[in-house]
Amino acid sequence: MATNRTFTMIKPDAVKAGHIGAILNQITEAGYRIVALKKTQLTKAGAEGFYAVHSERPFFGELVEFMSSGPIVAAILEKDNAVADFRTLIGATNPAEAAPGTIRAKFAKSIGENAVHGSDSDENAKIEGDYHFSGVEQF
Ligand code: 3AN
Repeated sequence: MATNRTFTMIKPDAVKAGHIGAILNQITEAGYRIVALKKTQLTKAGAEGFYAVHSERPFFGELVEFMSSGPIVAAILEKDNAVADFRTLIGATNPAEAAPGTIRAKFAKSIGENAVHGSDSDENAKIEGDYHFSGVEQF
């Protein structure tokens, strides 16, 4: 079941810039079905919890500040090979290195403010999706 789902967030930079519709369109055009969707804002503690795996990285403070700085859109997405194909669709972490046409190439500003999150494994997709959505919010 978890093998065909991934989790994404449209980050504060892309929400602020008005790219929610364009990014969701690119995601659904790529064949993803939206299982769960909401606009919300992470608290600082919420962002720290979500990115706990990065707590030792030098950019952790900056990441938490940024991710709690404004509204985000969180979503669970479903498709065959969801996790790996979504990483291809969004492009490299650093938008300067992201392949042309990818979501980060089109909408991201920098390595820190990089428009979208995409889970890096089936296991994390499940943890991250459940962090944002209860069972009755996933259809
Ligand atoms: P990805 O989001 O492509 O999986 P990760 O998991 O290495 O990349 O990093 C998680 C998040 O941390 C990135 N989406 C980005 O917002 C931020 N980040 C990663 N590397 C840097 C960096 N060198 N400086 C600032 N922020 C970074």
